[in-house]
Amino acid sequence: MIAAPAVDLKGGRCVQLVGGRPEDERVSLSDPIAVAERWWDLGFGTLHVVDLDAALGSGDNLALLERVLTTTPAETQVGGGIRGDLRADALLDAGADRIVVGTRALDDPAWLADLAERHPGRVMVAADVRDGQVLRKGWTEATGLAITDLLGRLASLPLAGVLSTDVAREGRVAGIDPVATAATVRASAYPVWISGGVSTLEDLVHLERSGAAGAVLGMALYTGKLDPDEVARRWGGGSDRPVDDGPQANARPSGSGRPADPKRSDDPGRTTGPA
Ligand code: AMZ
Repeated sequence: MIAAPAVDLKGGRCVQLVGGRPEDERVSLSDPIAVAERWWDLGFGTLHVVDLDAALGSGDNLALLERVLTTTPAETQVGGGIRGDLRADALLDAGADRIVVGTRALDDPAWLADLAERHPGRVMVAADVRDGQVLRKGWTEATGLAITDLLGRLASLPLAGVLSTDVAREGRVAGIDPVATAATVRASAYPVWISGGVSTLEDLVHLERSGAAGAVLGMALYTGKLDPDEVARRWGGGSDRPVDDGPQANARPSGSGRPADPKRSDDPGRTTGPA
């Protein structure tokens, strides 16, 4: 299993929200590129990057997203507001390894099928769930669809996986629902990534034993509740990294210079975390 730090973009910053609600923002860092760099330096080989403004319909961080993708050497999965081919293709062209689609995948199964066929193994479907029901449009609208029905619907597409987010737990650092997450993994024909509430090493061990392909880490990592060194050592995917990972050894060819280090106290980009 892989643990991927979340790099959630809002208004050009890297933020962490509680329950996905923009009015409940607990972490705000002014330099998302430096944050991505920091997670890579700590040993995380995969990043989960979301454009919250695009998901919520409150704006767009596409240019910043593309800069994150071209500067980080990490594997990336990217979501939020991917509701058309143009944005999907632009993000894959900019270096995203996988794209995550929610709202339009629910609304337009034919579009999802076409997208998945055009990019086999690179499209993930977001199943953002509250009370067993799938949500759309930045978690602001319920669909009436049960997650088990959605998983059943997806069965025959060449998807990279499913991202299941427990919206009620997101940002609360209160742990996962072990029964519901294990049931989601069992019900999916695809690799399952779990997000929302992952807060302890026990949560991660449970998810690994349940057969989850990955876990997205947000608030627990940014607040230091989870020790990033230990998590990266066990689930960062570090064994795949080259032994000599000098400054640009594993960078994409298009990668630009190294951003500022968010650890440095003189770094103006830092307002809080990563821990
Ligand atoms: O925090 C939120 N309010 C939020 C969020 N993190 N709303 C949507 N998302 C993420 C989903 C998924 O990865 O978890 O955005 C993606 C889906 O976006 P869209 O625009 O395809 O529905």
